[in-house]
Formats: sequence, structure tokens, C-alpha cells
Amino acid sequence: MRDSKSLFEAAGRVIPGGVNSPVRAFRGVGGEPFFVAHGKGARIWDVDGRSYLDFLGSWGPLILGHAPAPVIAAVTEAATRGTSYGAPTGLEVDMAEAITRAFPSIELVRLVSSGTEAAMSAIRLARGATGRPFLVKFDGCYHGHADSLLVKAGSGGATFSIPDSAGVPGPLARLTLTAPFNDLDAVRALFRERGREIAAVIVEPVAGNMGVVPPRPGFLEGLREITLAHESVLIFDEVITGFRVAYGGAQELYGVRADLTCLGKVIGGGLPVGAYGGSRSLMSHVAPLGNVYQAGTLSGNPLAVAAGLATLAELRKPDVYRRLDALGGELERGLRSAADQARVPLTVNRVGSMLTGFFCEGPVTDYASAKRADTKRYARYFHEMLARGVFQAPSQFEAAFVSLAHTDADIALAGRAAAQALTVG
Ligand code: KE4
Repeated sequence: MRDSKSLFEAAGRVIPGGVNSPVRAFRGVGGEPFFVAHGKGARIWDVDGRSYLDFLGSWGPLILGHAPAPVIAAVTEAATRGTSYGAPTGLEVDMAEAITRAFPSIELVRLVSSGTEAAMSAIRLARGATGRPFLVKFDGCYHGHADSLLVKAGSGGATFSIPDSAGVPGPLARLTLTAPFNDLDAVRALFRERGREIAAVIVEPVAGNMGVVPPRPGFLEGLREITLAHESVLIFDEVITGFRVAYGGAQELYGVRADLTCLGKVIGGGLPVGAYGGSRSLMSHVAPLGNVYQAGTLSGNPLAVAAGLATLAELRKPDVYRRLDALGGELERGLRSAADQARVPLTVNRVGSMLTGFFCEGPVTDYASAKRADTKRYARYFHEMLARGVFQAPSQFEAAFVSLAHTDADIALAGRAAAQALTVG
């Protein structure tokens, strides 16, 4: 088998930047990416024979870890019957029922193949249902790469400091208004100026794409109140938080109901699934019921849905979220202790099993404060951890994820590695 270096060279000859998603290229931390041979449980192995404790978890989907037996069995079984039909299957009904049971705000849900499709479709629906053109998003939040959402985006946008992508026409970008995360006054000001023209507010209820930034107490409730007052659609992008921070996502955790919810990652169990859903009245605008068009050849793909259903079945078992929160808490304590020992300023933000250590003094409550983080320090830490067999997001502005496959010993190992990495880094 070719080594990572030769694979990366070959990849660069036929794939832009040698990767199929920019953040994988290690541009945020320097160096070249390793190529993966396989994963199992909490670990992945590269083609060079090294193994790593994995705290990236494929950017969120792998809440059960790599190749969990129930998921592999479900996908294998589904595959023996075929891989795609372009016609409805019972599995899609099972998934839609599971989602509507988990999210009381969702009466109808449409499956798609990515989080980008989910968010893109949700804002089209909001615009179609309200007849309004404007959209409000938050600096540093990322909702996939649909044109209207690549404005002051997080994730790759933050890593590459390209908050606005080339190729998005000015007239379209100007329909996206932005406000700082956690800043209700800024949102009120936008609504004072354009209230009746704003179709929707889209927000990551727990930001993950500027690094993890929880909502301030009252922030989500405030968005709910403002959007209700202006008859604007409140969209929670729960692509990361859905079934991650609680089985019912951030809506369960914080008790605030959105009008539309975007899902992805966990509901695909590592295969391509996204979803958007909401009230019957809103979703009835979606074709073929209504005149908001959205479609997809592989939407509701049986293999992907089988993986997602097997994943959700595991997440319905007792004490799952207590365990995830306990593991996340152990990792947070390990990182804080390592930073204290090394006298390195580290602000750790965590919600359950998603967390980020920002290399700056706290608090980190929005994109502006997140950007104070020392990205060069993060890059050194990232590589020192990699050298000690711990893999995490190759960017300061992302989340680390703990899975049910991680053990207390794994978390302790990561803490020891961090103590060394922060001392030498
Ligand atoms: P995808 O189209 O990548 O499936 O989902 C887009 C998306 C939507 N909403 C949220 C809150 C998201 O976090 C994402 C995707 N997340 C990034 C990393 N934070 C995916 C990694 C990548 O771009 O390769």
C-alpha cells in the first residue's frame, strides 16, 4: 500500500488540494494529512502503520466510534438487497418517524444527503413560505456551502479566513445579514431595520464551527421571541447538535423549539444523510405538496438510512448521554489541568461530548473572541498531540468529539499527551 506522502502527491494531481473537503488538507495547522487505512472503535490507522485515538470522529457523525457492529450489520444487510431504488422504502419512514419522535417541533421531515442540502433547503423553504428575501445568520456559524450561507462563515471559512467565498454574487450575498453570536441587541437592530423582509434566522444553537461556543442563557429564547414577533422563521441548524448534545438535540437541552430544524452527521452514522423538518404547515410548502422545490437522487438512501437507524437505536439505550457527558467532562478536566501545569492560556468550551480548547484567555462567547485564539500555538499543539497518537480537528475553529467507543483510559491517555504537548509545544 502506498504511504501517505505518495498518496497525497498522487491526490494533488487529480483532486483540488488533494482532498475532497478543504479542512482535511491540514492548511489550518500546516504539514500534510495522513491517509487513513481503517478505523475501529475510538481509533484510526493511517496507511503508514500509525494509529491514533480519534477525537475528530469524522467531524461529528461517529458518536458510536468507527465501524460499530450494529451499523456495519445494518448496512451489510441492506446492501444485500440493493443500494438505491429512486423509489420509496420503509426504512425512510422509520427514519422520519424516529426524527419526529425525537424532535416535537418536527411534524414532517424530508431526508437529503448532506447538511449543506438540509440548510440550503430550509432557507429556500423559509423564503418560499414567507415571500421574504432576507436571511440572518451569525458570524462564525457554518451551515454548509450553499451560496447564501457562505457569508462570514465558520469552519473552513474561519480556518482559511475566507469569510466570504468567491463565486457568490454580491446581490445574493447582500440578502444575508449577519450578527455576532450571542448578541440579541444586534439581531433586534436588524429586525428594526428590515423586520418584515427577513424570512429566517438560522443559527447553530450550540456553535461548533468557530470552535464550540454555547448559547448564553436567554439567547435562544430571545431569538424565539424576536422571530415570533416578526413572523420570521427560526431555523436551528442541528447538523452537529442533533442527537449529539441530547437525543432531541439542543431543542431538548435548552427547551427552545425551532420552526425548522436541519439535521445531518449522526443521523447518517457515517454515511451521507441530511434532513430538514418542521411544522406541517411550513413543510407543506415543499414539493410535491407545495411550490418550494427540492429533490435528490439518493435522498433517503437505504444504506445510509440503515446506518443512521442503527446509530439512533444505540443512542436510545439508557444512560448514553450521561456517559457521553461524563467522558467529555473528563477530557475537559484533563485539558484544563494540562494547560494549568504548562501555564498556557487555554479556554475550554464544552457542551456534552463536543468541546474546544481555545488558545487564548477567556471567555470565548462569539467569533470575535474565538479569533483571539493563537492559531499558531494550536497548530504546534495539534502536531505534538498527533506525534503522541491523538488526532483532533486540524483547525482551532472546530470541535473535538468524544464517542461511546472512547474509554476512561483513552481520555486519560489524551490528558497525559496534552500535558506533554503543551509543555514542549
Ligand atoms: P455537510 O454538507 O458538510 O454534510 O454539512 C454542512 C454543515 C451544516 N451545518 C453545520 C452546523 C455543520 O457543522 C456542517 C458541516 N461541518 C463541517 C465541519 N465543522 C464539516 C467538515 C467539512 O467541511 O469537511
